[in-house]
Amino acid sequence: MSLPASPPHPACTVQSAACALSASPAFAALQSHHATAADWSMCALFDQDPTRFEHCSLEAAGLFLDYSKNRIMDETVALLCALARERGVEERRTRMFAGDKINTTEQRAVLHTALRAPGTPPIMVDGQDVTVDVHAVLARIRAFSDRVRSGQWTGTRGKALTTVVNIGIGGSFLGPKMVCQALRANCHPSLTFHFVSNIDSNELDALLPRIDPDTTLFIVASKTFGTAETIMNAHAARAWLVEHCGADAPARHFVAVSTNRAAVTAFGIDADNMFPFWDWVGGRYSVWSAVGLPLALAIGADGFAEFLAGAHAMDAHFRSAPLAQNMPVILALLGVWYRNFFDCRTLSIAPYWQDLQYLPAYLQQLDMESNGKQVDLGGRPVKVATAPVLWGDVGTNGQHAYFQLLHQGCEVVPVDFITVLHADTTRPAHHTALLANCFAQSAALMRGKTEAEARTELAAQGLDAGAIDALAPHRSFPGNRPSNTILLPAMTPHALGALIALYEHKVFVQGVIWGINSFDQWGVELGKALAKGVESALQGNVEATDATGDASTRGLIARARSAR
Ligand code: G6Q
Repeated sequence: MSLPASPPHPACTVQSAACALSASPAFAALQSHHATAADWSMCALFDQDPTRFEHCSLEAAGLFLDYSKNRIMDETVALLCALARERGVEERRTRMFAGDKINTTEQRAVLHTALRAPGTPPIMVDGQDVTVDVHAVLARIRAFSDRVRSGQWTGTRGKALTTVVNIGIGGSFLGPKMVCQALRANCHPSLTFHFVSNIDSNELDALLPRIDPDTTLFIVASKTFGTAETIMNAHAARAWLVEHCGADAPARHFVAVSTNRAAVTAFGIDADNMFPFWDWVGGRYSVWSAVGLPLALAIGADGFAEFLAGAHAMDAHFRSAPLAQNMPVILALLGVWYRNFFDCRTLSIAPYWQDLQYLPAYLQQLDMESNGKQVDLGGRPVKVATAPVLWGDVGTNGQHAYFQLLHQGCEVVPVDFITVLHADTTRPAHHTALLANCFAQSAALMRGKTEAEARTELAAQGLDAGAIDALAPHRSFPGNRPSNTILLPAMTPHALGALIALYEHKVFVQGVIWGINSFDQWGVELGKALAKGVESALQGNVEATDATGDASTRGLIARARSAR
């Protein structure tokens, strides 16, 4: 459905979403505000306002966000919300949910939200209600996962399948791997999961000797079914299966997840064993589609439905909550505040929950592939910084590694702490210690330690004046370093779904503010295209000069050829 175009912003001659952010009146107001904000002390702001925690926190879809440890005042939030309004966030949000083709460089709708929507109301794309197709595929996922989980779907020699190997890369890998690990505790006891993505054969070769071909199911997940890594690995896995179980085995041991039926059947997987999805699902937004099949197998179709319901609950919140009480919007605006006004170049994700270990890598793709752009929707330079470099690892591991830089390094790195309040564990003391570390790190980043405090501490330890002078600068912390804390009530499919949808919408809002297309990824194409020529040169099929014009690449090819 197409919505009428928004009226031009008074300050621009083009649509608001496409005009330069740096020319926006709300952006200018934030710049003036920031001139006074740079030196605010968060601790002082807490002292001045005993209700700061209460009014700088939000609940949505079962999640809790504490954003009080940020360098903001009420006025900051008001100005940031004005920016969101001016940039057309609400209008663009309506367009996304309505199935408008907001991915303009590919002329595609952006409807991962339809994958977790109930069957009504209809969501129309090109005159078709996509929820009908979505629910038909969900029914097939349910039937198939029930059969595999119950042992009714057997391999070619009559054995139940107990090992699932997902072959896919990028969006067809990071999501399913992350969610299967996050919900590991809910997984079917007799099923084990492996994820093969890399074109480096070391990955597949390390796995195949450890699994039994008679009990293995391969899922080839590829939206295009043309991705070099996936197709090469899928061919190798099929050859291995045929060698061990015979030529008919793929029919019982291979299924595909794709939008490309012709390529799937050409590969030799029957269309009955293919789970489709659609071009309006971006790869990095596809875990809700049949790309999530490993999760449905792991936790069952009811669990998968809960996962979708959690995301849908966050969608409902995102669509309806006022901007200042809207969790994805607030998270996005804080990110813009640090990226564009404090020049914070990176964002660290710190899940204090071991089973969320792949979340930073997942969010890295979501954020950096979506918003790592330098031109706006009209193809003009954005002129302001866009996505930060996103990175991180689980706590408490990071504390013993890079947290040094977070506390005392020269860069200010905003951190998102994410943890889980209830743990189903026989070791509650571990969980208490985990939470304590999570909460203490955000407190330490904010509070810091003055040199005077460091001196008092050192004196109390009995050090002499010379030692105190020498050590005090090393033992003090600047503090005033911002963070958010996101709490999940428990690690359930519902909470995980809500968490991922929270970040999806955060990235969307930031993309709208920057005026960029968050849903294409042309930047990955150039290297892929060059690799084909380089591969031919490495094989000796063409001269290196034909493959690449630069002396460095030619030199590397020559060395590799002589080494082989
Ligand atoms: C995601 C990207 C990219 C994609 C992979 C795999 O948004 O488009 O990561 O998912 O390149 O693509 P296929 O699923 O088509 O194999």
